[in-house]
Amino acid sequence: MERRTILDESQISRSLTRMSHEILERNKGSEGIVFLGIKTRGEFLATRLQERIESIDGVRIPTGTIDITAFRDDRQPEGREAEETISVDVPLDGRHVIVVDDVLYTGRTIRAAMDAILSQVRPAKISLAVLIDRGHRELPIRADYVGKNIPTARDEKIHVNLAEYDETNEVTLSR
Ligand code: 3GP
Ligand code: 5GP
Ligand code: MG
Repeated sequence: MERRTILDESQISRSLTRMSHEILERNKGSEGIVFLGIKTRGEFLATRLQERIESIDGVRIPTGTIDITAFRDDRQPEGREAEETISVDVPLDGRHVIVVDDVLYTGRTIRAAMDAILSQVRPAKISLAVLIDRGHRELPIRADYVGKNIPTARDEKIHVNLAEYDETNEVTLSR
């Protein structure tokens, strides 16, 4: 199987550093922001953004996780309660929630994430940060912060490897 490297370790690192600066610049700091990383790899990306912003700005943005399996419109819910989907140790009401994911594709995962959030809390704002936007949206959803736009064919696959979970740090494309 042919695999083409889209981002190597240092390019992932630079993208996340740039996204961190964009988040701070557009929000005039980190006040009120909470990161929610979509499991699995979005969680590690959210933590990386948190660490970078702390080293730039000295502020540790509260960071939690969201598991949207039960909220996908194209998957069978497996009896999971909404309360189980979000794990964060600060209140989200009135905050600016930045959802973080690895790959943005149809947008259905993000719609599910917004459903999960809004069924439980009332944030002031929800934004989206993704490492890769591969196109092919099926819903009117876009990302506010993007590591890299990769135009793909539907039968191609993006492989996001993060050392916290995989062995390496790289993004590759295969078909
Ligand atoms: P992630 O949870 O780390 O994001 O969606 C479950 C996993 O399958 C994801 O891991 C993702 O990386 C991987 N995956 C690879 N290709 C696809 C795809 O086309 N659609 C979905 N939903 N997941 C994919
Ligand atoms: P969407 O719901 O936008 O179609 O897909 C987004 C989710 O599916 C992401 O969380 C991501 O994990 C997964 N996904 C979709 N396409 C790909 C892909 O090509 N590669 C990887 N790694 N994940 C994908
Ligand atoms: Mg994902």
